[in-house]
Amino acid sequence: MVYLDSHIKYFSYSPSCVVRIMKLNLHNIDLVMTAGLVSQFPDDGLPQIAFSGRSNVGKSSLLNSLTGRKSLARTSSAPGKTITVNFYQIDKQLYLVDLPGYGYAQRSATDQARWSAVVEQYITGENGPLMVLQLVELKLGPTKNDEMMIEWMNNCGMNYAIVATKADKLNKTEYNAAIARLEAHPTFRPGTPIFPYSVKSPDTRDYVWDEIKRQLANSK
Ligand SMILES: Nc1nc2c(ncn2[C@@H]2O[C@H](COP(=O)(O)OP(=O)(O)OP(=O)(O)O)[C@@H](O)[C@H]2O)c(=O)[nH]1
Ligand SMILES: [Mg+2]
Repeated sequence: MVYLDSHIKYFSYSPSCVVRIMKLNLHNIDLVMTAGLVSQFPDDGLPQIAFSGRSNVGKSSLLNSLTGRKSLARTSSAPGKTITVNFYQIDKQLYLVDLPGYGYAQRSATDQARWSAVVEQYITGENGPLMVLQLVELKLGPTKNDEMMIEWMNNCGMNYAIVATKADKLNKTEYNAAIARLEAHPTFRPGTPIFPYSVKSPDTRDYVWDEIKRQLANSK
């Protein structure tokens, strides 16, 4: 109880209270755009949070879990097929942006180049994301492609947080070891938030939303 009291006090006196009271109606969600060309992407000034990661890491599943919708974003049994970017407008206040996955072995060289062009133009462009949620699979840690993506974001000054997916695949010992490895990972910018996540038991869901809302509050 003592702990809870001080926790609540902390939130009511710190800037985080902005985060706590910001309400989003998750019943009000629209897929407003599925686009393959950056010129078609929304430019209405609403902040955008992008989901990046290799194909099959769980981007669409995370989007569904955060919004509490079972099948808002299509989860793939045939990964890496399309190179389109999906924009989900949340309560007319922000977009969650499902980026195409990378590292899909069967993708042609031409498609790989298209992927790079779309993601690079989007992230460095005028209407780029406020923050990238960079997904890595907790059990595997960052792949070579993940590291390249993170290094690239470090270099272009992109703001990002790590979501370590499929946390249910590890037992407690493996889980602790995997988190410790991520926390010590040399590629992440110092201070990068790391959120383990499982869509099967999404008990870190509020922490991810708090981080998103914190970014929105700071950008105003
Ligand atoms: N066990 C477990 N499986 C998960 C979790 N998240 C996603 N998956 C599974 O991983 C597979 C890929 O998930 P997607 O959400 O389609 O992955 P994606 O990153 O959107 O893939 P692309 O759209 O191809 O880039 C699916 O079979 C999901 O059910 C999780 O937290 N736990
Ligand atoms: Mg997907």
